[in-house]
Amino acid sequence: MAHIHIPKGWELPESDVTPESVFMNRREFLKAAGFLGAAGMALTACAPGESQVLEHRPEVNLTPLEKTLYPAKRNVRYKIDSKVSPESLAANYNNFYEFSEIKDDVAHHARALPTRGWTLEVEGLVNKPQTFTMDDLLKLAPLEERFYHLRCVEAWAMVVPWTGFPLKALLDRVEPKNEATYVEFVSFYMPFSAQGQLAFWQPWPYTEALTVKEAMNELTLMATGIYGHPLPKQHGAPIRLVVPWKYGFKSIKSVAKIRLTDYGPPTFWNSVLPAEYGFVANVNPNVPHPRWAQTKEKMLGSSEIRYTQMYNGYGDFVGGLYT
Ligand SMILES: Nc1nc2c(c(=O)[nH]1)N[C@H]1C(S)=C(S)[C@@H](COP(=O)(O)O)O[C@H]1N2
Ligand SMILES: [Mo]
Repeated sequence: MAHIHIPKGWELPESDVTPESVFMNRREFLKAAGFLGAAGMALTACAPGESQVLEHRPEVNLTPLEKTLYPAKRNVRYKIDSKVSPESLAANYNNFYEFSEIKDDVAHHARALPTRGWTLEVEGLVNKPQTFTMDDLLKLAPLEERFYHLRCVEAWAMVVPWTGFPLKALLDRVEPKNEATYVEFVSFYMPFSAQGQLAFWQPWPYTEALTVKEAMNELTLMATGIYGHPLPKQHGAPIRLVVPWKYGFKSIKSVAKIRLTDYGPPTFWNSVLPAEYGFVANVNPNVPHPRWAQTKEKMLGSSEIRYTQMYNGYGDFVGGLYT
Protein backbone atom coordinates (compact mmCIF):
# COMPACT_ATOMS: atom_id res chain seq x y z
CA MET A 1 0.00 0.00 0.00
CA ALA A 2 3.01 2.20 -0.65
CA HIS A 3 3.23 3.72 2.81
CA ILE A 4 7.00 3.56 2.48
CA HIS A 5 7.44 4.84 -1.09
CA ILE A 6 5.25 7.81 -1.86
CA PRO A 7 3.92 7.70 -5.42
CA LYS A 8 2.71 10.95 -6.97
CA GLY A 9 -0.71 9.92 -8.21
CA TRP A 10 -0.49 8.10 -11.50
CA GLU A 11 3.16 9.08 -11.93
CA LEU A 12 4.23 5.94 -10.11
CA PRO A 13 7.95 5.50 -9.73
CA GLU A 14 7.90 1.70 -10.05
CA SER A 15 9.02 0.49 -13.45
CA ASP A 16 6.09 -1.82 -14.09
CA VAL A 17 7.33 -2.40 -17.63
CA THR A 18 10.32 -4.40 -16.42
CA PRO A 19 8.61 -7.79 -16.18
CA GLU A 20 7.29 -7.45 -19.72
CA SER A 21 10.59 -6.40 -21.23
CA VAL A 22 12.30 -9.32 -19.52
CA PHE A 23 9.64 -11.67 -20.87
CA MET A 24 9.73 -10.16 -24.36
CA ASN A 25 13.48 -10.35 -24.48
CA ARG A 26 13.36 -14.01 -23.60
CA ARG A 27 10.80 -14.65 -26.32
CA GLU A 28 12.80 -12.69 -28.83
CA PHE A 29 15.88 -14.61 -27.85
CA LEU A 30 14.06 -17.93 -28.28
CA LYS A 31 12.68 -16.79 -31.61
CA ALA A 32 16.09 -15.71 -32.81
CA ALA A 33 17.51 -19.02 -31.64
CA GLY A 34 14.80 -20.88 -33.59
CA PHE A 35 13.12 -22.53 -30.57
CA LEU A 36 9.78 -20.74 -30.54
CA GLY A 37 8.38 -22.33 -33.68
CA ALA A 38 8.62 -25.81 -32.22
CA ALA A 39 7.31 -24.69 -28.81
CA GLY A 40 4.38 -22.98 -30.53
CA MET A 41 3.42 -26.23 -32.29
CA ALA A 42 3.51 -28.13 -29.02
CA LEU A 43 1.26 -25.54 -27.35
CA THR A 44 -1.44 -25.68 -30.03
CA ALA A 45 -2.00 -29.30 -29.04
CA CYS A 46 -3.24 -28.13 -25.60
CA ALA A 47 -6.56 -26.60 -24.58
CA PRO A 48 -6.46 -22.76 -24.73
CA GLY A 49 -6.36 -22.43 -20.94
CA GLU A 50 -3.55 -24.91 -20.61
CA SER A 51 -1.27 -23.19 -23.08
CA GLN A 52 -1.20 -20.11 -20.84
CA VAL A 53 -0.54 -22.27 -17.83
CA LEU A 54 2.41 -23.83 -19.59
CA GLU A 55 3.78 -20.54 -20.74
CA HIS A 56 3.61 -18.55 -17.52
CA ARG A 57 2.72 -20.71 -14.54
CA PRO A 58 4.34 -24.11 -14.66
CA GLU A 59 3.52 -24.67 -10.95
CA VAL A 60 -0.24 -24.77 -11.67
CA ASN A 61 -1.34 -28.37 -12.17
CA LEU A 62 -5.01 -28.83 -12.97
CA THR A 63 -7.00 -31.42 -11.03
CA PRO A 64 -9.26 -33.74 -13.05
CA LEU A 65 -12.28 -31.60 -12.10
CA GLU A 66 -10.51 -28.36 -13.07
CA LYS A 67 -9.62 -29.83 -16.45
CA THR A 68 -13.35 -30.16 -17.19
CA LEU A 69 -14.09 -26.56 -16.06
CA TYR A 70 -11.34 -24.39 -17.60
CA PRO A 71 -11.44 -22.31 -19.63
CA ALA A 72 -15.00 -21.29 -18.69
CA LYS A 73 -17.42 -19.58 -21.05
CA ARG A 74 -17.27 -15.79 -21.01
CA ASN A 75 -20.29 -13.87 -19.74
CA VAL A 76 -20.50 -10.91 -22.16
CA ARG A 77 -22.90 -8.97 -19.95
CA TYR A 78 -19.81 -7.45 -18.33
CA LYS A 79 -18.15 -5.21 -20.88
CA ILE A 80 -14.77 -3.51 -20.81
CA ASP A 81 -13.57 -0.38 -22.57
CA SER A 82 -9.86 -1.13 -22.61
CA LYS A 83 -7.73 -4.06 -23.69
CA VAL A 84 -7.22 -7.06 -21.40
CA SER A 85 -3.89 -6.63 -19.61
CA PRO A 86 -1.16 -9.09 -20.62
CA GLU A 87 -0.98 -12.03 -18.22
CA SER A 88 2.79 -11.79 -18.03
CA LEU A 89 2.38 -8.33 -16.45
CA ALA A 90 -0.60 -9.01 -14.18
CA ALA A 91 1.10 -12.11 -12.78
CA ASN A 92 4.27 -10.21 -11.86
CA TYR A 93 2.89 -7.00 -10.39
CA ASN A 94 0.95 -8.06 -7.32
CA ASN A 95 -0.08 -6.65 -3.99
CA PHE A 96 -0.02 -9.53 -1.50
CA TYR A 97 1.56 -8.21 1.69
CA GLU A 98 1.61 -11.66 3.30
CA PHE A 99 4.51 -12.46 0.94
CA SER A 100 6.25 -9.22 0.03
CA GLU A 101 5.74 -5.49 -0.15
CA ILE A 102 7.60 -5.51 -3.47
CA LYS A 103 5.16 -6.20 -6.30
CA ASP A 104 7.48 -8.14 -8.57
CA ASP A 105 8.75 -10.35 -5.70
CA VAL A 106 5.29 -11.60 -4.72
CA ALA A 107 4.97 -14.33 -7.36
CA HIS A 108 8.20 -15.94 -6.19
CA HIS A 109 7.44 -15.85 -2.43
CA ALA A 110 3.79 -16.87 -2.86
CA ARG A 111 4.90 -20.26 -4.12
CA ALA A 112 5.31 -21.20 -0.45
CA LEU A 113 1.53 -21.01 0.15
CA PRO A 114 0.17 -24.52 0.69
CA THR A 115 -3.16 -24.61 -1.19
CA ARG A 116 -3.75 -28.37 -1.30
CA GLY A 117 -6.73 -29.50 0.75
CA TRP A 118 -7.90 -25.89 1.11
CA THR A 119 -11.25 -25.39 2.79
CA LEU A 120 -13.55 -22.39 3.11
CA GLU A 121 -15.55 -22.23 6.31
CA VAL A 122 -18.77 -20.22 6.28
CA GLU A 123 -20.16 -19.39 9.73
CA GLY A 124 -21.87 -16.75 11.85
CA LEU A 125 -25.43 -15.59 11.30
CA VAL A 126 -26.48 -18.32 8.84
CA ASN A 127 -28.95 -21.17 9.09
CA LYS A 128 -26.62 -23.70 7.50
CA PRO A 129 -22.99 -23.14 8.47
CA GLN A 130 -20.76 -25.30 6.31
CA THR A 131 -17.13 -26.03 5.44
CA PHE A 132 -16.60 -26.26 1.68
CA THR A 133 -13.77 -28.06 -0.10
CA MET A 134 -12.48 -26.59 -3.37
CA ASP A 135 -14.33 -29.30 -5.30
CA ASP A 136 -17.56 -28.32 -3.48
CA LEU A 137 -17.01 -24.69 -4.46
CA LEU A 138 -16.17 -25.45 -8.09
CA LYS A 139 -19.40 -27.44 -8.38
CA LEU A 140 -21.58 -24.97 -6.48
CA ALA A 141 -22.55 -22.90 -9.54
CA PRO A 142 -21.52 -22.80 -13.20
CA LEU A 143 -18.10 -21.18 -13.56
CA GLU A 144 -18.06 -18.19 -15.88
CA GLU A 145 -15.41 -15.86 -17.22
CA ARG A 146 -15.83 -12.12 -16.66
CA PHE A 147 -13.64 -9.30 -17.92
CA TYR A 148 -13.46 -6.70 -15.15
CA HIS A 149 -11.54 -3.49 -14.60
CA LEU A 150 -9.44 -3.52 -11.42
CA ARG A 151 -8.49 -0.15 -9.91
CA CYS A 152 -5.84 -0.14 -7.19
CA VAL A 153 -5.99 2.68 -4.65
CA GLU A 154 -2.38 3.42 -5.72
CA ALA A 155 -3.73 4.85 -9.03
CA TRP A 156 -2.85 2.04 -11.42
CA ALA A 157 -5.41 -0.15 -13.12
CA MET A 158 -5.75 -3.21 -15.29
CA VAL A 159 -8.36 -5.33 -17.05
CA VAL A 160 -8.44 -8.96 -15.97
CA PRO A 161 -10.37 -12.02 -17.17
CA TRP A 162 -11.51 -13.70 -13.95
CA THR A 163 -13.15 -17.11 -13.73
CA GLY A 164 -15.55 -17.72 -10.88
CA PHE A 165 -19.13 -17.63 -9.63
CA PRO A 166 -21.26 -14.98 -7.90
CA LEU A 167 -20.79 -14.83 -4.12
CA LYS A 168 -24.59 -14.80 -3.92
CA ALA A 169 -24.66 -18.47 -5.00
CA LEU A 170 -22.50 -19.37 -1.99
CA LEU A 171 -24.48 -17.21 0.46
CA ASP A 172 -27.80 -18.65 -0.75
CA ARG A 173 -26.41 -22.09 0.07
CA VAL A 174 -25.78 -21.21 3.74
CA GLU A 175 -28.96 -19.11 4.14
CA PRO A 176 -28.04 -15.84 5.90
CA LYS A 177 -30.32 -15.00 8.83
CA ASN A 178 -32.42 -11.83 8.66
CA GLU A 179 -30.30 -10.06 11.27
CA ALA A 180 -27.08 -10.50 9.22
CA THR A 181 -25.97 -7.12 7.84
CA TYR A 182 -22.27 -7.65 7.02
CA VAL A 183 -20.11 -10.33 5.43
CA GLU A 184 -16.58 -10.66 6.79
CA PHE A 185 -13.82 -12.37 4.78
CA VAL A 186 -10.74 -13.81 6.48
CA SER A 187 -7.60 -14.93 4.67
CA PHE A 188 -5.09 -17.52 5.92
CA TYR A 189 -2.65 -17.16 8.83
CA MET A 190 0.56 -19.09 8.12
CA PRO A 191 3.47 -16.94 9.29
CA PHE A 192 6.03 -19.67 8.59
CA SER A 193 5.01 -19.79 4.91
CA ALA A 194 4.13 -16.13 4.53
CA GLN A 195 7.05 -14.05 5.80
CA GLY A 196 5.03 -10.82 5.71
CA GLN A 197 2.88 -12.16 8.53
CA LEU A 198 5.90 -12.04 10.86
CA ALA A 199 5.21 -8.28 10.99
CA PHE A 200 3.51 -8.55 14.38
CA TRP A 201 2.39 -4.90 14.33
CA GLN A 202 0.04 -5.60 11.42
CA PRO A 203 -3.37 -7.17 12.19
CA TRP A 204 -2.92 -10.55 10.46
CA PRO A 205 -4.71 -12.41 9.02
CA TYR A 206 -5.83 -10.03 6.24
CA THR A 207 -9.55 -9.38 6.55
CA GLU A 208 -12.13 -7.51 4.51
CA ALA A 209 -15.88 -6.94 4.70
CA LEU A 210 -18.91 -5.91 2.65
CA THR A 211 -22.50 -5.20 3.57
CA VAL A 212 -24.81 -8.12 2.81
CA LYS A 213 -26.36 -6.00 0.03
CA GLU A 214 -22.96 -5.42 -1.58
CA ALA A 215 -22.10 -9.09 -1.17
CA MET A 216 -25.34 -10.12 -2.90
CA ASN A 217 -24.78 -7.75 -5.85
CA GLU A 218 -24.39 -9.58 -9.16
CA LEU A 219 -20.92 -8.09 -9.72
CA THR A 220 -19.48 -9.59 -6.53
CA LEU A 221 -17.48 -12.59 -7.65
CA MET A 222 -15.67 -15.44 -5.93
CA ALA A 223 -12.82 -16.03 -8.38
CA THR A 224 -11.13 -19.41 -8.65
CA GLY A 225 -9.34 -18.64 -11.91
CA ILE A 226 -7.79 -16.01 -14.13
CA TYR A 227 -6.75 -15.96 -17.82
CA GLY A 228 -8.64 -19.19 -18.42
CA HIS A 229 -6.95 -21.34 -15.76
CA PRO A 230 -6.97 -21.76 -11.96
CA LEU A 231 -5.55 -18.85 -9.96
CA PRO A 232 -1.81 -18.84 -9.58
CA LYS A 233 -0.81 -18.27 -5.96
CA GLN A 234 0.20 -14.62 -6.38
CA HIS A 235 -3.35 -13.81 -7.50
CA GLY A 236 -4.86 -15.37 -4.36
CA ALA A 237 -5.19 -19.11 -4.96
CA PRO A 238 -7.27 -21.09 -4.56
CA ILE A 239 -10.20 -18.68 -4.13
CA ARG A 240 -10.47 -14.90 -3.71
CA LEU A 241 -13.02 -12.14 -3.73
CA VAL A 242 -13.42 -9.65 -6.62
CA VAL A 243 -15.44 -6.44 -6.11
CA PRO A 244 -14.66 -4.35 -9.21
CA TRP A 245 -16.37 -1.09 -8.17
CA LYS A 246 -14.18 -0.81 -5.05
CA TYR A 247 -10.45 -0.19 -4.70
CA GLY A 248 -8.39 -3.35 -5.16
CA PHE A 249 -7.61 -3.85 -1.47
CA LYS A 250 -11.24 -4.87 -0.87
CA SER A 251 -10.73 -7.86 -3.22
CA ILE A 252 -9.20 -10.12 -0.56
CA LYS A 253 -7.07 -13.06 -1.72
CA SER A 254 -6.93 -16.67 -0.56
CA VAL A 255 -10.12 -16.61 1.49
CA ALA A 256 -10.29 -19.26 4.23
CA LYS A 257 -13.31 -18.08 6.20
CA ILE A 258 -16.50 -16.11 5.62
CA ARG A 259 -18.53 -14.92 8.60
CA LEU A 260 -21.96 -13.27 8.56
CA THR A 261 -22.30 -10.61 11.28
CA ASP A 262 -24.65 -7.91 12.53
CA TYR A 263 -21.82 -5.34 12.93
CA GLY A 264 -19.21 -3.85 10.60
CA PRO A 265 -16.07 -5.95 11.24
CA PRO A 266 -12.60 -4.36 11.39
CA THR A 267 -10.70 -4.71 8.09
CA PHE A 268 -6.95 -4.90 7.43
CA TRP A 269 -5.99 -1.63 5.68
CA ASN A 270 -8.72 0.34 7.38
CA SER A 271 -7.27 -0.72 10.76
CA VAL A 272 -3.65 0.01 9.76
CA LEU A 273 -4.26 3.44 8.19
CA PRO A 274 -7.90 4.53 8.62
CA ALA A 275 -7.27 8.03 7.26
CA GLU A 276 -5.99 6.58 3.97
CA TYR A 277 -8.08 3.46 3.37
CA GLY A 278 -11.79 3.68 4.06
CA PHE A 279 -14.08 0.83 4.96
CA VAL A 280 -16.44 1.38 2.01
CA ALA A 281 -13.64 2.25 -0.46
CA ASN A 282 -15.77 2.73 -3.56
CA VAL A 283 -13.69 3.98 -6.50
CA ASN A 284 -14.36 7.72 -6.59
CA PRO A 285 -12.33 10.23 -8.64
CA ASN A 286 -13.71 13.13 -6.55
CA VAL A 287 -12.25 11.92 -3.24
CA PRO A 288 -8.46 12.18 -3.26
CA HIS A 289 -6.28 9.88 -1.21
CA PRO A 290 -4.56 12.07 1.44
CA ARG A 291 -1.26 11.72 -0.45
CA TRP A 292 -2.34 11.72 -4.12
CA ALA A 293 -5.23 12.50 -6.46
CA GLN A 294 -7.60 9.76 -7.61
CA THR A 295 -8.74 11.49 -10.80
CA LYS A 296 -6.51 9.50 -13.16
CA GLU A 297 -5.06 6.01 -13.42
CA LYS A 298 -2.20 4.41 -15.28
CA MET A 299 -3.02 1.25 -17.20
CA LEU A 300 -0.64 -1.58 -16.37
CA GLY A 301 1.82 -2.24 -19.16
CA SER A 302 0.97 0.72 -21.34
CA SER A 303 1.52 4.46 -21.37
CA GLU A 304 -2.24 5.01 -21.36
CA ILE A 305 -3.54 7.32 -18.65
CA ARG A 306 -7.30 7.09 -18.14
CA TYR A 307 -9.71 9.27 -16.23
CA THR A 308 -10.96 7.32 -13.23
CA GLN A 309 -14.70 6.74 -13.31
CA MET A 310 -17.15 6.81 -10.43
CA TYR A 311 -17.61 3.23 -9.13
CA ASN A 312 -14.85 2.28 -11.59
CA GLY A 313 -17.45 2.49 -14.36
CA TYR A 314 -19.91 0.10 -12.66
CA GLY A 315 -22.47 2.72 -11.55
CA ASP A 316 -25.28 1.07 -13.51
CA PHE A 317 -24.87 -2.05 -11.39
CA VAL A 318 -24.15 -0.59 -7.97
CA GLY A 319 -25.15 3.11 -7.93
CA GLY A 320 -28.48 2.14 -6.33
CA LEU A 321 -26.72 0.65 -3.31
CA TYR A 322 -25.55 4.08 -2.15
CA THR A 323 -28.46 6.47 -2.75
N1 LIG B 1 -4.87 -11.40 1.35
C1 LIG B 1 -4.59 -10.29 0.62
N2 LIG B 1 -5.45 -9.90 -0.33
C2 LIG B 1 -5.19 -8.80 -1.08
C3 LIG B 1 -4.02 -8.01 -0.85
C4 LIG B 1 -3.13 -8.45 0.16
O1 LIG B 1 -2.07 -7.84 0.41
N3 LIG B 1 -3.43 -9.60 0.86
N4 LIG B 1 -3.80 -6.88 -1.61
C5 LIG B 1 -4.98 -6.25 -2.26
C6 LIG B 1 -4.64 -5.22 -3.23
S1 LIG B 1 -4.07 -3.75 -2.59
C7 LIG B 1 -4.87 -5.34 -4.58
S2 LIG B 1 -4.64 -4.05 -5.66
C8 LIG B 1 -5.29 -6.66 -5.16
C9 LIG B 1 -4.31 -7.09 -6.23
O2 LIG B 1 -4.73 -8.30 -6.84
P1 LIG B 1 -3.82 -9.00 -7.94
O3 LIG B 1 -2.42 -9.09 -7.44
O4 LIG B 1 -4.43 -10.33 -8.21
O5 LIG B 1 -3.87 -8.10 -9.14
O6 LIG B 1 -5.37 -7.68 -4.17
C10 LIG B 1 -5.90 -7.29 -2.91
N5 LIG B 1 -6.07 -8.45 -2.06
MO1 LIG C 1 -4.35 -2.20 -4.31
